[in-house]
Formats: sequence, structure tokens, C-alpha cells
Amino acid sequence: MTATRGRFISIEGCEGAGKSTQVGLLAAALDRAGIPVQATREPGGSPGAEAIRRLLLEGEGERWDPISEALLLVAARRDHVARIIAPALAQGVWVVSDRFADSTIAYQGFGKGVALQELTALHRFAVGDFAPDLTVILDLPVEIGLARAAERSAADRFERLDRDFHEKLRQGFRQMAADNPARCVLVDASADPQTVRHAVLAAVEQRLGVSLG
Ligand code: Z5A
Repeated sequence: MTATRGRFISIEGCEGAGKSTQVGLLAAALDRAGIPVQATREPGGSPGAEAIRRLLLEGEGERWDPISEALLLVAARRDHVARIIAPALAQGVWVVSDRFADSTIAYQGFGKGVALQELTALHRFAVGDFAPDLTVILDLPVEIGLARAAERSAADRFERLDRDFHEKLRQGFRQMAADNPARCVLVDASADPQTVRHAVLAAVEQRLGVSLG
């Protein structure tokens, strides 16, 4: 018997938006509802993509130019989709990813100026029309997100970029939500974690037709 295909949910947003926190809470809620679920992240998620993640996050801020960075990210994504996400979905497992392709449009496109049409073409070349069934974009003022990220750990290559850059990211994510209303839901992430969790679970219930209690 063939399993019903699982659903693919990506959680997106700027630094400190609470993506990892909400991925954990959503995966726990799906699990409690009896839905098989796998949480993952980008860049990374498969052994090869985790090796590329280390290349991307370590070292000096200028280690990679934006196009090289996009190529590395998309190579990692292809491996992640082919080896982890697509096989899980085919087995009926739901996949929740901490970031996916919208992060490349936001960071390398809106943030670092790589042409959006080139990034879209690169995405198609790597993974065809593969896309999340639902993308939750966690939105909050840049200052709040950076303060949360700073409290948590030392800044990595991306967090060392300036405030204007992070404002461009936020506007990029907001524009993607507006341009793709069938796939994306914008959630106010400035509230406490449980309030944000309620909004995320409500979006999943409404858009994907499940009951999460
Ligand atoms: N990148 C890219 O450029 N292009 C791409 O295509 C992709 C990625 C896929 C990955 O870093 C970097 O790669 C990322 C973009 C770039 N840039 N940066 N930095 P990462 O995976 O190491 O980090 P991140 O994805 O940026 O995570 P983050 O923003 O630092 O954190 P978060 O996942 O959004 O938040 P969190 O870890 O759940 O929470 C952060 C802290 O806030 C923590 O102490 C929580 O307890 C706290 N928190 C969480 N929620 C709340 C609420 N609601 N209220 C108060 N405090 C909260």
C-alpha cells in the first residue's frame, strides 16, 4: 500500500525571530496529534549539506561573495531535498524545516543584491518546482530579533551584518508573504513563545486541514 504523501512546512524569518523554537513546538504538536514528523534545518539537514553549512557559517564575513554563497546554499538544498525531505514525504512523514528557499531570496537576493530571477532559475535547476506546502514567515522588528539572537550566542558571519541589511531582509520576507498568499502566512513573532505557537498551529490547521488539539 502506498502511504499518503506527507506535507512540507518551512518556517522562515529574520535573526532571532524564534524559528528554531517554533519548529520544535510545531513538531511536538504534530507528533502529539499522531502525525509522523521530521524536523530539519537549512543550511544543512543532510550530512553533505551540514558540511556545506560549516563552510558558509564559519570564517570572515567576506569569505564568500554573494553568488558563491547562493551556489553553495542551493547545492546544499538539492542534497537536503533529494536525500532527506523528498524520501520522508514519500513515506507519509511530515517535514518541518527551519528555513528553506525563501531564505535565499531574502538574504542573497533582497539583502545582498543577487538578481531574483537568477536565484529563481538556480532554484529550478536544482530542485525543479519542489516547494513547501506551507511557509510560516515569523515577522518582528529588527531590533527585537537581533537582541534575542545576541543574548543566545556570539554572532556568526550573517549576524555581523549591519542593521540596514536586516531591515532589507525583513521587507523581503514581508514582500514574499504578500506575493505568495496561497503558500505563505505572516505571523507576528514579537509576542511570547506560546502566543506565537498558537498562531503557528492555527495557520497549520487552517491551511493543511489537520486538528492539532
Ligand atoms: N542563510 C542564508 O543566507 N541563505 C539561505 O538560503 C539560508 C540561510 C537557508 C543560518 O544561521 C544563517 O544562514 C542565517 C541565514 C543564512 N543567518 N543568520 N544568522 P542559523 O541557522 O545558525 O541561525 P538562524 O536561522 O539565523 O537562527 P536565529 O535567527 O539566530 O534564531 P531563530 O531560530 O530565529 O530563533 P530561536 O533560536 O528560536 O530563538 C532565539 C532566542 O530567542 C532564544 O534565546 C529563544 O529562547 C528566544 N526566543 C524565541 N522565541 C521567542 C519569543 N517569542 N519571545 C522571546 N524570546 C524568544
